[in-house]
Amino acid sequence: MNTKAPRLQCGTHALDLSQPRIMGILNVTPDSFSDGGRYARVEAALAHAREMVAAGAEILDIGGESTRPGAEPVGLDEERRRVLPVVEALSAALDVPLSVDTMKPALMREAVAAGAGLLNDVNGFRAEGALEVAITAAREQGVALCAMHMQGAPQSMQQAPQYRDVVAEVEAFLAARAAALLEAGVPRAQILLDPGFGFGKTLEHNVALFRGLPRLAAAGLPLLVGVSRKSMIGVLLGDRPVQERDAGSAIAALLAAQAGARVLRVHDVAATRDALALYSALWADAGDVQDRQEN
Ligand code: HH2
Repeated sequence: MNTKAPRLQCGTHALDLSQPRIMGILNVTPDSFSDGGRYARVEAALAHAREMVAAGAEILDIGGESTRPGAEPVGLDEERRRVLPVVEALSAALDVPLSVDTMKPALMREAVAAGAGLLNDVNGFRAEGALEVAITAAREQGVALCAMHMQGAPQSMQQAPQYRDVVAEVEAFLAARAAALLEAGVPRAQILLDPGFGFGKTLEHNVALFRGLPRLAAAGLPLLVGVSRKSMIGVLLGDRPVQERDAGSAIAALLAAQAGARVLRVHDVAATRDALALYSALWADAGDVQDRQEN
């Protein structure tokens, strides 16, 4: 594989991936926006989307089906009802690429028609028909595709995940998904790969995968990493509840970026932006500071 993919083409938007970029998470599941009808939900989603963009998000990831461990699957009509009005409203109001987090091929097609520039599938486009829809959207509309690794399905994936060598197995899975996309004619600049933290993985698996990020990144396609507020952060910090995981999440996002991740999927955009900016000011650009002082 080629060594670098410095650009991500998301439909009509292009992102320079020479720096890590922040993907803000926009949940349109009922637990995120519990009250109000459809209009209220769209309004609330738009307000939160604007806040995330102002804070530094350069992609927004809209999801209408929770994939938390044990989550019940959502039917197509319900997921459609939650997601499509939000994609339509955001694509009219904001000039950032919109990602839709779905495993369902019908919704993928409709989301692209509504303005999505990236299809994010935690199931790695393995549902029947998903790969075909994704490839067609990539070739005809230039949308980007994020293929994630998951062992099992959300309802049961945390019951007893097992690997002989988690890094090697995830690497092989992602390489095979990438090969399927490339062979079908999807350009490299439209592919993201994601090791899928917390998806059919124990804490040990997650830690091994995190340490394996440089190896996964070395394969040459850009990596998306999503560890924000996940239980691995909570457990590693001593059983932190979910609302107290944002500082840890920002630090983990920074560490992932240092390990080679190019897109960071996060809830707290401002904290992540600050972590990346400080790294860049205090460390990555240290040579520039020295030059400025010497001149
Ligand atoms: N994680 C979640 C959902 N979608 N997509 C990608 N590509 N990578 C991920 O790691 C990923 C994902 C799970 O996030 P969750 O904890 O359910 O948060 P939210 O419900 O806010 O999406």
